[in-house]
Amino acid sequence: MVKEVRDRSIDPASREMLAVAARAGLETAWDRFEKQQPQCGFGELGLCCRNCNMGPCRIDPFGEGPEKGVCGATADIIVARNLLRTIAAGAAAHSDHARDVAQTFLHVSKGMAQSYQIKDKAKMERLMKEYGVESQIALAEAIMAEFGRQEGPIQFTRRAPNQRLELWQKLGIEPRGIDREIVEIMHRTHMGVDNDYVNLILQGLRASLADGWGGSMIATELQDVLFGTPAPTMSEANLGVLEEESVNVIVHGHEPLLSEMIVAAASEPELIEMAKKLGATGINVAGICCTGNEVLTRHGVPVAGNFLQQELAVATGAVDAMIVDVQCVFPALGALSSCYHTKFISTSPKAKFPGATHMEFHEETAYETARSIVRAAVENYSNRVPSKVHIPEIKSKCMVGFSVEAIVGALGGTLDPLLGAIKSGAVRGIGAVVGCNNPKVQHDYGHVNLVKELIKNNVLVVTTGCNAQACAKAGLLTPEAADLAGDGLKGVCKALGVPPVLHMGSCVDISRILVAAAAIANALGVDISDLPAAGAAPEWMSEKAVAIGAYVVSSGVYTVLGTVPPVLGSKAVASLLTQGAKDVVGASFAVEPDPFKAALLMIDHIDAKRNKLGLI
Ligand code: BF8
Ligand code: SF4
Repeated sequence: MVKEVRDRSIDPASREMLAVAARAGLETAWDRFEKQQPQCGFGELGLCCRNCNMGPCRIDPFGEGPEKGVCGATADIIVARNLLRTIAAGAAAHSDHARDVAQTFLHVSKGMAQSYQIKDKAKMERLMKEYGVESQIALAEAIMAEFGRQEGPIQFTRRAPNQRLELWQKLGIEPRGIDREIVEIMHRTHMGVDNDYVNLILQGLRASLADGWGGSMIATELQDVLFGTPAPTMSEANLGVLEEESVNVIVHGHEPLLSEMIVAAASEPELIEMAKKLGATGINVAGICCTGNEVLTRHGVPVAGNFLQQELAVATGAVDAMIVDVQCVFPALGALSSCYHTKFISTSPKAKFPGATHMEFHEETAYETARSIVRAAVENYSNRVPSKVHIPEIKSKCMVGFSVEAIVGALGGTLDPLLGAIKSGAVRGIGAVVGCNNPKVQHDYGHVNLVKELIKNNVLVVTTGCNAQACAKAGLLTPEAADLAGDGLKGVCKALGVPPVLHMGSCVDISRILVAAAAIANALGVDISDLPAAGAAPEWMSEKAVAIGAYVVSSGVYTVLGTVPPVLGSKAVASLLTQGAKDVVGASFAVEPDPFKAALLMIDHIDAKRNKLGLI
């Protein structure tokens, strides 16, 4: 039993809670993963098609059974179409989140969303200049129009280096409106439309760029305008941030529109007083997944855990409310919460869950709803069953909030010191390590080992999403973690007082990494694909991660995946993604489940780019 728990996670708090869950007879994602074995081979290879009702069709990977679907679609077509639909779903998730933020920004501009204000006016003014508009409303309308733009590129793509823009134009993948690119994927993958795998994949790249330089970037920029641009701040991470004596409120999901209000409501004296009357010392808000990252980087709200810890948090018996909005929320939370006193509260009209209490959240009444939700959490405190409470006493300190503005600030107002460090070799290059957890990988093993290996080799790591939370728990987001870095990187971090691993935010904030990469490339007068930089997603699982991988590679960054994407059923598609793409967009994917080998791949790539730039 103990060995099994060890195999599931490297994180001591998660191991402790897995043992608690097992003793209580509770089922977690790891148990359900085991029950799914062996997983469908056709699905794993991407060889199953359900795009019309002559099917479902599947192609025999061994060449002994059918080689074509009923319509004649080959493995190449089926794999490419499936990949495109995955990209469409991922891009849609980020971009629909962005649309909600943009709509709120529009309503704030019109005075229709009283709960929200403009927190970063300077950033808003920079955006107005970028869009060439004179007023806040005009900016909001111009950004809203990006979703349905029929012709011409999305404005933020202009931030990319000229060489990159020319390449996208030449390839015909410069993204138009976000909705248009996603709709076009759904059209082209319908039965009997686009049946050329190369042509299909180019559209996948175009839609992914509409996400990275469109939807995701809009979400990041407007969230900064509405809630403030993150700046370095200290906090804590892991299940030990839950407090036995406090009302524990967890915010889980993705959109800070909700979590910002919850954080504000939880500090209201009247609600705190109410909690005290019920015997609690106060109200403790903690985050899971990307909404956790949003409130962590802006307010220092502690992180209870990453994706695979959502059930373990409930199993502590100390969560009075688990408040969710959209994305990465297990439908299993309803049944699990019913084993405890935990109130599982859904809030988005787009996302309802079995067993959840639905308290719908609308921007016009955002604060009042947040208040009612926090009140429900406080009232639920008295229903706690003390004998069921088990909070692991494990948490780590972390320094977070490294927006591009904050990084430039830490460097003294210009990128020059970083460029100098890269040129001298003190910083060998930059590694962007991002993405999910996945029970196919020992929890956090891929994240922590890959990042440690990179910093040991003087690669400065930038991180977002569940990787950032894994690094926080492992103590890698502290200035002291510079001691784990190679001498060059260590010197730079010590001089600046920053960690060797910079937390840049949530998954939509990977757009911050694009902005930073573009700024560095522009400063050096080269394309992004010339930079000594590489990306990785060691434990990825979501469709959003596929969209991210596609836009990162299309932007010129070599990317190593730790879990195998379902494309191996087509040799042609797999080789286009891992080889051919280099000649098309100047970057490609690699798949390497071993984080130590993945680090070597990234370092080799960084060294090759350094050589090409004439850096030793
Ligand atoms: O958007 S890293 S598990 S939480 S999908 Fe989800 Fe993956 Fe975590 Fe954030 Ni991103
Ligand atoms: Fe089969 Fe073709 Fe229909 Fe897909 S689109 S289910 S391969 S007939």
